[in-house]
Amino acid sequence: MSTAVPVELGITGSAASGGRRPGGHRVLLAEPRGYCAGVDRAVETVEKTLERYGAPVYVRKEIVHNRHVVETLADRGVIFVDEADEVPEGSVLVFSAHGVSPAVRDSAAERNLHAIDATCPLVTKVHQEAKRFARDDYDILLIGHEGHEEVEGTAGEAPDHVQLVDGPAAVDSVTVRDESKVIWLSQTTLSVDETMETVARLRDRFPSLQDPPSDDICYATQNRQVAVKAMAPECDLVIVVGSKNSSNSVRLVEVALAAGADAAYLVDYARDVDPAWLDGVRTVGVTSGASVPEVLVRGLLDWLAERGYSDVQPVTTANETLVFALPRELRSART
Ligand code: 0JX
Ligand code: SF4
Repeated sequence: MSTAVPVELGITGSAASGGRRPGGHRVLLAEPRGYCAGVDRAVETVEKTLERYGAPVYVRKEIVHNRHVVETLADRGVIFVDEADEVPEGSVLVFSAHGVSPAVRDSAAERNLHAIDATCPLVTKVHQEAKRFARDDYDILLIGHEGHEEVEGTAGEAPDHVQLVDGPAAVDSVTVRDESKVIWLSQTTLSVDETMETVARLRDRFPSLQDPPSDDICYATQNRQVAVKAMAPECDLVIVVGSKNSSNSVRLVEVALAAGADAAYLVDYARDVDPAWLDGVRTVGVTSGASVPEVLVRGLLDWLAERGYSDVQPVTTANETLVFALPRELRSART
């Protein structure tokens, strides 16, 4: 979608302030994008653990869902495993940003592993909610994607009370014991709009449905979706940097399309972009998921500049300043 006049996005630092050249190619760069506070903490936790204990350091699952991050850490001596029972007795095992169930903690303790927990504090918050409402004997409807590590960890806090609701289409099959004691919680990295649709359908069925005490979809997920929504209507193409197993990154592609981008794709690296995607494209939107290092976005911007898209205009919808402290035993090591 192309227009010949400057575009008013109505937001600070938007395309309107960039003075784009009529007829020229341009890039709209979403801000915020990339690393959130939980990912920054998780990656630094692994790096500091390597420094303190030396290789090999074991990590259960991918520390965050990003191919580049995982491969870089593997090169430095991290061994990624699926479960604690694959780790030699007495080794150091880091739990990923997505959190673990009590059963996983027990399994690590049984093997005498030195566990270091890189679970994002905002995921831990959802675990606490699940425990609290299970204690009060609620039926907990956990909105999230089946098989995702985060929902497995959260559901594992209270398996007898939690039912997974994987999107609006799954609402009809939900059954509860007592309609007056039902609460919904969610995975932190969902589409805000789709989740609200799921909640509306749940509430049609269960009018007394309670909301979480505070938003479970985290600030970073929400902020990245808001920024993409702001730029997408101006974009002929949106490129999201992120890995295929990254829920929040995949959601950004969906949000871009729903908000009016003519096309949107997910790539791990600039080299994954098909040059044919640029045919007839004047405005390219660029963003990245919460697990994506900025160096990969820089690589994409360089790739685009080589093809005539060197006019980069930020689309800023929020400023993020949140930082989480490292796990206690590594705190003195933070740089
Ligand atoms: O697949 P997700 O979006 O949940 O994870 P990813 O890509 O590793 O993002 C950062 C970690 C998020 C945890 O909530
Ligand atoms: Fe934490 Fe949100 Fe980042 Fe997940 S996406 S690690 S919940 S800040």
